[in-house]
Amino acid sequence: MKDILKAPFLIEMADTAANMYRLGWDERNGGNISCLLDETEVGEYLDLGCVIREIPLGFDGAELAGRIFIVTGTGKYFKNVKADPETNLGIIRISKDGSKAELLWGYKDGGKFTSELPAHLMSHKARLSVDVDHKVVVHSHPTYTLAMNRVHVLEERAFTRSLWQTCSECIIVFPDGIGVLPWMVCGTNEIGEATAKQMLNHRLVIWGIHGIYGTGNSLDEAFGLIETVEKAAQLYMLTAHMPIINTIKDEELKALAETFGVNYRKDYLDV
Ligand code: 2HA
Ligand code: ZN
Repeated sequence: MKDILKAPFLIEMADTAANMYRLGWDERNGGNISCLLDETEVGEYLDLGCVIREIPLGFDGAELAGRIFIVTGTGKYFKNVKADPETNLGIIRISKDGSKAELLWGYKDGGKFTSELPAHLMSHKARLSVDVDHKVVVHSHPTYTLAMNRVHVLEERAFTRSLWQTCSECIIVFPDGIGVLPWMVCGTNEIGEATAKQMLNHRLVIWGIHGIYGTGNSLDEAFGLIETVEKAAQLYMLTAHMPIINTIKDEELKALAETFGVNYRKDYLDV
């Protein structure tokens, strides 16, 4: 067996958590990450027949039965993941009947997966239904995105337009726009279901006055989506209180999207 602490998927997960902590997006135990792993790859590091313990999921995960994920732990700090991955992360397999998580590695102090696992797994399911290469769900509390939640209408078309108008890369990076949920109680199956519904049409979803979800085929992609929204939100917040003299007009956004060949939300533009 190879050393799991040297597995690229584990190192990348710990590096991403450290990065997000340093950006100030994931204070205390804020934020959580889950990545779908390849069974053959995990088998190089772990005996897949050896289940450390079983943890009830609290919702129906049957459609993801047998899938293996690496997931941040509940109550754990992104700040600490790199120094002690085995306590702060876990590798789980969804049981055959979809009711339990089989712990294959991690959560060494007796802990368990993030309280937001329903939203993560339901989002994985939704994204996999529209993209077979989907792998990653990242949740975070980026500062300017949350500041913008306080002063901007929480509606997906308006919110997406404000971000697209702020800098040229936005419509190219997230042409599918950004889903927006109203404020809801987090950690519940209800918010998970509402998130997953948005995930059928978007790779990014805002949780009103709470945070953001980004998804993708890799950690880089999911992180990069959130990073781009956060940059645009920062620009928005730096300028929202000043007279706006220049913006990217709808015809210009259309020209950008067409030049870069992205499949953008045409109904989000007035052209
Ligand atoms: O896990 O961010 O949404 C801590 C959170 C809850
Ligand atoms: Zn959160």
